[in-house]
Amino acid sequence: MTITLTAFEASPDRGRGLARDMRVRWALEEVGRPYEVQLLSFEAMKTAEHLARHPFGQIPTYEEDGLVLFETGAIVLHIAHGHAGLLPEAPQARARAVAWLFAALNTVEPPILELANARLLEAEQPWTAARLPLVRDRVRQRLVPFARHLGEAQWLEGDFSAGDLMMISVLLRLRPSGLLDDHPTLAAYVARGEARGAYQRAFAAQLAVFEASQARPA
Ligand code: GTB
Repeated sequence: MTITLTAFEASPDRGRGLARDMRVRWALEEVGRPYEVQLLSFEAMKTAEHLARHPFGQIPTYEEDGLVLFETGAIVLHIAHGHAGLLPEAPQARARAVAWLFAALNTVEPPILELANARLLEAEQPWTAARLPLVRDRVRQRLVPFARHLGEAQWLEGDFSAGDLMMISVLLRLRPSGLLDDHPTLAAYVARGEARGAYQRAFAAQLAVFEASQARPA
């Protein structure tokens, strides 16, 4: 069965791997499943056709054999449950890898998004300079215990899992802030994820989409 994702026609990050279709592409590359991508403009994301796939009119979505899914956590878990390679076989390690996927999305990503918004969307607001130290501190409150937990381990639960995929996808958004540099083991963990062949293939595919969008006449 063909898998079809939706993604930005022209991603605001210029194809640097930050839009959330990247984590789904990465998971599909890890398990060796080919996929097609339907590219959407911002206008197309708010049409009835796309709202039927995604109630909030966002990307990415995932379609396969009549199943339509939204939310990257649910999509990556669906892929991981259906294929070998993204979750440990042992039931307890498997449950813990799933816990790390949720931790990435529910505990670590929110302050990172808050920081990204403060640095990008709210940069010109008069209150941003005063607020930034507080927002950076909230990110540190997640990085310090996570770095302590990871220690010198390569991955969170033995072999690479969907928990690592999601945690690394979330953490790499921090690179421009410099906060990862305070934790060399975390910076190395993120770099290990990015060095995986599956990550590289996913990155190249979404960069190619952006480059094609630039090559088209306006
Ligand atoms: N919780 C949902 C999930 O995980 O699937 C969040 C989905 C989401 O935020 N999608 C964004 C979207 O569709 C694109 S990825 N936004 C349009 C809208 O809401 O109308 C978020 C994103 C966008 C741009 C950058 N960037 O340029 O760096 C990074 C991340």
